[in-house]
Amino acid sequence: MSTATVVAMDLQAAAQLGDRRSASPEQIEQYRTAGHTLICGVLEPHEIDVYRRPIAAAVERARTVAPPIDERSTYDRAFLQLYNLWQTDPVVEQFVMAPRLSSIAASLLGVDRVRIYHDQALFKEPGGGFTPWHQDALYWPLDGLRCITMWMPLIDIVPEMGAMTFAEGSHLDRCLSTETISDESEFDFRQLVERNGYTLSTPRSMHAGDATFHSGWTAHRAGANSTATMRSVMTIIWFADGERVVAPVNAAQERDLAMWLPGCRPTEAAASPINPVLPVESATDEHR
Ligand SMILES: O=C(O)CCC(=O)C(=O)O
Repeated sequence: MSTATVVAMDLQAAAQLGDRRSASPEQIEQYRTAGHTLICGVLEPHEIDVYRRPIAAAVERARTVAPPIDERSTYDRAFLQLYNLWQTDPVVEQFVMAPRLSSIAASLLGVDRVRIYHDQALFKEPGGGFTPWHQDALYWPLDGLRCITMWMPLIDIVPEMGAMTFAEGSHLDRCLSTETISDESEFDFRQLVERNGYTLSTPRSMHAGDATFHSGWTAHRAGANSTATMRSVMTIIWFADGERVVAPVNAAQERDLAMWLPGCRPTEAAASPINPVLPVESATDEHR
């Protein structure tokens, strides 16, 4: 076997992300009170190197031809948004199903296990617009406080590429506006942030493999990308295992129910075949 092959195999093995981790007590406390937390070095540089290209290639395969940025809506200017790439590529699947990532998410939610809701790549193009203020849980037929999103840059990013801003503690006030991501939600939330006196928090520059985790009701936005580099970010959304479907209250939740919890009905367990439970039980768990 050539040295290059051995190195490649080692890299792949090193990047299984099969270990389990917990967020620190400080990070768990920040997540609970502020609705978000930043965890540095979730993936080491050599680990994120394994996943960057397969995720970007899956995005390239899945994206459709879009009009020039200045001819798009505010929403479509914000990012290329490609869902459930785990179903299209085994390496991306390994990333999305990684015990390391799901165990961190579970520790922040304060539960033993989570289920995948869906993944989404959010690639903000050079010259891409801002992501308007919104709350994710407005789209979800689930209890938003039991849902969590990981937002991980695949490259080192500076704020000018479109950093996230979170309204601290806004998750505790649950649904603040019925406006989905748009100029209207941006307008609504700007007033709400002012009126409710939320402190705004923008994580500093992030390295590839660092990640923020935010709660389903945490209000957030992201800036425009004024650089010449694509802001490549991968996100994963999980919910606590055992959750039941909440009856949709808007068209977005109806759509999400059909897409991400196929076959599940209100009050039933949120547990379709595309919502595997994670981290998977190991022999050690069974005998604990
Ligand atoms: O990446 C962005 O611009 C926005 C991300 C976002 O809204 C989310 O992950 O919930």
